[in-house]
Amino acid sequence: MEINSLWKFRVDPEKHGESLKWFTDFDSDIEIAVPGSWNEQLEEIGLLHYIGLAWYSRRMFLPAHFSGQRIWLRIGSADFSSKVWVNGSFVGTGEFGFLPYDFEITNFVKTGCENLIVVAVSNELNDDSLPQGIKSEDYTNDNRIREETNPPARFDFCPFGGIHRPVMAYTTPRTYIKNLSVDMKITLPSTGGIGVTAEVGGDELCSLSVRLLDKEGNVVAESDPGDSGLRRELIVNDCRFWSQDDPYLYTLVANLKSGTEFKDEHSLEIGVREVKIEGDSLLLNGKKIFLRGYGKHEDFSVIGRGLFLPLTVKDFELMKWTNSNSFRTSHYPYAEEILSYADKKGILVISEAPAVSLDLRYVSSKALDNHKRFIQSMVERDRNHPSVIIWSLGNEPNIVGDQGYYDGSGKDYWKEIFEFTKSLDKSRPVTVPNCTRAGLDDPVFQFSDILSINRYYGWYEYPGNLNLAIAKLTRDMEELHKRYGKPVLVTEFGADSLPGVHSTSLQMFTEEYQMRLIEGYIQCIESKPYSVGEMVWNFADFRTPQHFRRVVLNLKGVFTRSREPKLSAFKLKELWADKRRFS
Ligand code: BDP
Repeated sequence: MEINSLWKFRVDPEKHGESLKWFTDFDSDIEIAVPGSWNEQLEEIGLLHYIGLAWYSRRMFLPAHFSGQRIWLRIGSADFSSKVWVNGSFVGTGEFGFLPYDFEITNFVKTGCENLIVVAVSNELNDDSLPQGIKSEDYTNDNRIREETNPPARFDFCPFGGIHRPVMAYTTPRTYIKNLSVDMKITLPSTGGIGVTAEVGGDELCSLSVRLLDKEGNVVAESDPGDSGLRRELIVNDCRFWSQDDPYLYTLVANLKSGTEFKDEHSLEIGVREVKIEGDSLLLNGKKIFLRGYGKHEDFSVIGRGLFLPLTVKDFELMKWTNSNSFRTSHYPYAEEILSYADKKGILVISEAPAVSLDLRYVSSKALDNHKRFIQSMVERDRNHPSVIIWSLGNEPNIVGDQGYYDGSGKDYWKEIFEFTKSLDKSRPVTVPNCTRAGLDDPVFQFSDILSINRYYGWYEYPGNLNLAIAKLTRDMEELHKRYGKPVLVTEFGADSLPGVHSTSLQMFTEEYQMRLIEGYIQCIESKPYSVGEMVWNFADFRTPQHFRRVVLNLKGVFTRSREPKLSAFKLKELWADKRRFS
């Protein structure tokens, strides 16, 4: 049961709501739509740049037939943290943004009547949070006053606040399937090996059985009914592998029993496929692939970072229209609905943890622990999506150019993060995009399976000089590959452009300059045998904190914020139509 639409809303800049017991409800005439950010919806009451706490409340009617089962409340995401009460009782905390939280509320609710949900959401960040926060004093202390943004942020996207993904109430049986984790191994030409492990909630001893259905509903493989335990393995002969050209999904049905008694059943769409790095190549089902795509954001006018499915449909159509095959969820995990859509549409995804512009000087053991727990939840949430082919564990560490980063602190930190991720999932390559300022000695390269670089030559460095830009890009790519001997992926490159501004010669901010820079980079990247892809920054213009470098939006979009194509979009469509290099 979805609990979206309008919620009562009240900001709490003084943070006195809890002592005034607002969790038992509060007075307010203001309403806000969920999912959606408060920033643009409620700009007129002063919330465009609001950083702080805000309270949401809503009554939900729970039907009588919910009784006798476990009742759950799920918040798809509330950024960047939240606390939840039901009928005045505290039920839990959503520690991280961008990820869902499920709270069991069985003992706090009554069925056949209305129940009160109150959520306090904060978009404040600090040194230990993910993403890490920054204060105005930090800029002053570092002598970086000209870099300060309003609101202060370590990153170049709006720190939108609010409940950003759907809220739901649902039931499960008392003994239930808590989690299903699917792993695979393929044998060419056409055998699929699928492993399914279930985690069970409740105290009964259970066993799992699974069956796999094709699109027509035929059972193509099933587990042996005599087996017990919570792990099952299936072999699928003549398996139709999932790929960007044929995103074929099977339906996996998992059934839980205690003795002979049925307990729970769950179905999941899965794609059978295998991702590998071999030498300098990225392979999908043994075939070389090359990523042609974008860095994106969850960002749109009015709704902010809120999930808006018409936009998802439109964006995927536009990605296909430009002949792209992939995107990176810069700089945080996107809504599950978007990943499921990528599974269906055959779009390849790099899913990213929000450790963006991590400043190791302020990192404590708590921050490291938070980063690891975030990755664990992200992997648990997204591991069954065939579209997710690479994990990105952060973005552009050491943007401040701190020397200490290279003497061990950076290395120790990233070693632990990479090893931890590999211990959770060995089936996907892992990476962290590096920035020019951190340079080619960045410790992330030692641990990454793919060397990812974000480069802005021709924009922040060597502005307006495309020849020098391409020479510098070439030098970085060659040197990187020589030093580390791994495939190279350019995860970001681009230029701002103001739609409608043109010039016959090279001039920054024109549509032509953006187009020519993108074209130059693509020609260079695609000429290197060790490169595995290019991702243009950005798919669409997006809102970002105020700074003299930005005219309200970051204008590096190939599409405007409302998704009209700029010249570059037509150029990409043409360049990416050419598949010669990969056939
Ligand atoms: C890169 C960051 C990205 C920014 C981009 C830019 O990874 O988040 O939006 O720069 O400045 O370094 O446009």
